[in-house]
Amino acid sequence: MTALLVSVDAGVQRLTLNRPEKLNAFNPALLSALGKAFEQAGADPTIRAVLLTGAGRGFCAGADLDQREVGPDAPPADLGAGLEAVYNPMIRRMRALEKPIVCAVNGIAAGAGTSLAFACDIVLAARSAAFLQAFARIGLVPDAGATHFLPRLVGTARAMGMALLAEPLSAEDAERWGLVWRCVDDVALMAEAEAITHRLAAGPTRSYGLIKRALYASAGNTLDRQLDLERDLQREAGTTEDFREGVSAFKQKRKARYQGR
Ligand code: LHQ
Repeated sequence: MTALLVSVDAGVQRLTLNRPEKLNAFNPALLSALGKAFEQAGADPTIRAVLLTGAGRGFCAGADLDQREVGPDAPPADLGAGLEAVYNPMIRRMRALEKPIVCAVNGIAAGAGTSLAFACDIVLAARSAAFLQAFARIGLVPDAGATHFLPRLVGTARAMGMALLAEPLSAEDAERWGLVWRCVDDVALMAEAEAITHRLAAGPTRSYGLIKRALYASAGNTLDRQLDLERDLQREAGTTEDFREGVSAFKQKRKARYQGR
């Protein structure tokens, strides 16, 4: 079975984690396919937004604990090597992708599966979904960006509680805490996620890319540096065709037709 289903339609690259019998836990095939898909999303100008979700009742249960290197009988393994080689480049690629990634969290997200969701730009969660920092349950440390994303999203007190106590956080609480954009009824999740992704795919793609750059840089910047960055990014946005189209459409009282250029 293909670990990742990939399709492209009307500017949207749709990615479905497809190991439902293991709640879409990451194995090498899935990680490799995800890495390639995000690379393709960056390289293909016809792709203007990405929609990520999981098959079956789970979103992603993190690293596959049946893999050789993390099994209970395995000799001491260098887990950092796997992060360095596979997980970290994937997370970096997602954050650097100058196109929006929408995540539809259809069920439980655990361990590095939460990191995958948090690395996306707009996260919708089904009402029955939950977020579990499972790492400490097995004596590990949150990884794949979780210790970067969590405190920024929910503050240190809540991040610490989630990481140390490793209890599932419901989608409704995740919405209340600002961990996700919106919690949606299960039956409405995919329609809502599709609508948002298609809307983004028809939008000013370069502006979206620059917005990602600005917002993700802000966490590590002083106001001074951020003002300089905004100046530079706005300079770039001001040279795009989509900016000209946006202003023309406003003046002509019509809907803008953005080309992503
Ligand atoms: C699984 C998994 C799974 C394999 C469910 N693996 N089979 C670590 C190491 C190396 C490098 C990089 O980074 C990391 C970071 C990490 O991600 S560490 C965290 C790894 N993930 C976990 O510890 C979560 C493990 N899973 C669970 O705690 C539960 O499955 C949750 C709470 C997610 C869901 O519970 P339930 O809804 O009760 O489902 P279940 O436990 O019955 O799972 C369904 C099946 O999926 C089951 O298989 P089975 O054959 O018995 O039906 C599980 O064994 C399998 N599965 N997660 N990570």
